[in-house]
Amino acid sequence: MQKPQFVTLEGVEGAGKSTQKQVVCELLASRDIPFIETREPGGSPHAEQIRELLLAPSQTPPSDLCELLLMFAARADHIEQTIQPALARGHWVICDRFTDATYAYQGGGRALPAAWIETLERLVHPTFGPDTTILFDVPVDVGLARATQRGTLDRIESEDRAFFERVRASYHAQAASEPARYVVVDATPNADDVSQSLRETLTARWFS
Ligand code: Z5A
Repeated sequence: MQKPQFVTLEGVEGAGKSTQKQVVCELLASRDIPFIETREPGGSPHAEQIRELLLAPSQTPPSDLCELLLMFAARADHIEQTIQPALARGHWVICDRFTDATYAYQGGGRALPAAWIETLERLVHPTFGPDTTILFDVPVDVGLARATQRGTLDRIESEDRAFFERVRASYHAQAASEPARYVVVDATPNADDVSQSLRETLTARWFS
């Protein structure tokens, strides 16, 4: 029996993570593999409260450093309260975003020093991290058009195109530096085609 996996989903705004998460869950359910779905920021009661602080539209947004520290404060609680207990029970964990998002958004988008993020990562989860990270890659214009069509944007979603280009570039760099962990999916085609390709890729990776 394979040890329970910690799986994270990443991508720029509107890449289709939430849509395609169902494919991952259906794949596990079809094999009777127990799993939980969770998300960041959030995923535990205290972390969900921090999420509200982080994403609420505001006339006076938090400083970039405050935003970074809140992401890791939420993550510390999420790991301890939700992720590690689920893995210990033998459940896979399917998580919408994790620390790679901090490197992409606070490191890439906000241009905070990577050394600050590395320091916090070493403090909060020094020896623990995702087994598989699925990057849904889509051109920024396509992702933003989808997100805008879907409805109101939160505080971080309202950043400009250049911000999201830096986020995407950071994801590309992270995927290139850890090819064994990353599965990169072209999320530009229609949702059914993306699902089909994701299903095939994950079946080959986990079950063959
Ligand atoms: N954040 C951060 O800054 N630092 C961190 O450390 C962490 C997070 C952990 C979380 O917001 C925000 O926090 C996020 C990063 C930041 N902000 N941004 N930007 P969230 O959880 O509310 O939002 P999100 O993570 O960006 O997810 P999302 O907005 O839900 O996007 P998505 O999951 O990638 O897309 P979707 O909801 O599946 O699809 C969007 C729309 O496109 C929807 O109407 C779909 O029906 C449609 N769609 C999906 N796929 C397709 C295809 N293939 N073709 C056409 N249309 C499609």
